Amino acid sequence: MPANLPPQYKEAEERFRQANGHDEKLTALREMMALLPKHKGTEKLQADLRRRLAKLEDEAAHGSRGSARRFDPGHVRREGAGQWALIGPPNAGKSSLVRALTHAHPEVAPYPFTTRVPLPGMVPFEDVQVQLVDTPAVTPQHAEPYLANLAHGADGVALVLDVSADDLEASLAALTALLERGRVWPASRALPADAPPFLVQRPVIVVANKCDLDPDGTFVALAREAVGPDLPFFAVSAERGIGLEELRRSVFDLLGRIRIYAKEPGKPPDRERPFVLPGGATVHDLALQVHKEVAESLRFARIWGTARFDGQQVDRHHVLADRDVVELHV
Ligand SMILES: Nc1nc2c(ncn2[C@@H]2O[C@H](COP(=O)(O)OP(=O)(O)OP(=O)(O)O)[C@@H](O)[C@H]2O)c(=O)[nH]1
Ligand SMILES: [Mg+2]
Repeated sequence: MPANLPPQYKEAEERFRQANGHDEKLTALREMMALLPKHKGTEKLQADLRRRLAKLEDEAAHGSRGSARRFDPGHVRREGAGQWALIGPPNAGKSSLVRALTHAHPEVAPYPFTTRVPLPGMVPFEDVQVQLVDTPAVTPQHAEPYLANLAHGADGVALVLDVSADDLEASLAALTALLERGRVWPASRALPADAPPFLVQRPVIVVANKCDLDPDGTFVALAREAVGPDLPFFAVSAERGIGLEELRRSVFDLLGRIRIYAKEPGKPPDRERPFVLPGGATVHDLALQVHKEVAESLRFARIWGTARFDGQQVDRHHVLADRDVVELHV
């Protein structure tokens, strides 16, 4: 066992040990794979993990021990404040972005189709974490069939492009087609009256990577024009760390979540682990997350933050705001 494995890896390994059932094992193993630093000293372990991953995926695809349960490689267990699927053409820098923004260590290489299975990583932002899922490349000729599902199930989709690539428009068309198959409609785009049914409206952003290769901004300007004005556009360099802090904030902000610090009467709030709720959530929604019984027996709450005055008494229908401190009285 090589020394100096990051604590996040050891935590994932512990989750693997304690995993119940196939999907949990597979999720934990994928996380281990993502979190394992890739260098000479871990080559044996990488090979070992790859073998175990292949075996589990094979069992999942063909059903182990006679079980007919189908495995969906497009399902990655959601963790943290929300999940973004990163999709894009080969070599755009999807894995590099996950590496730069999270503790995960997906393989990065100067040749296409390096990433073969979806791998999650967690982006720390202030006191919460947002999940990014690295995925295999999409080309006009091919996309893993499960990617449309993955995009559909995610809370947001980031289209990752290489600004220096000369086939950017064809890549963008392939990604747009994938969103259509996944029935994902960008939240920032007006929904036409004749929109197809069963669409999910989700934040969709464009991450124009490798802007370090474009010192005078020509490629970035062309990419922006090809994308159009209605998708949030971030020019970044995963390799040089340009634009990443704005992106980190935006992947949280665009999810529209709020953080609430709950407190018991007479005690200080738990500032370490906020409850994360959808925007527009009420005191009742918070109480439900704390415990069903708390929601049932809730009499009133006191609010610090957006309240008219500190400790203002409100009822269960009161709409909360990001970073409110809430004292629940049962
Ligand atoms: N100059 C420059 N190169 C980058 C940047 N980001 C990634 N690269 C390089 O681009 C190549 C591909 O990066 P990856 O992160 O493996 O790309 P990917 O999109 O995950 O590729 P696939 O897994 O094959 O789909 C590697 O050689 C990276 O070092 C960047 O911001 N600037
Ligand atoms: Mg990759």
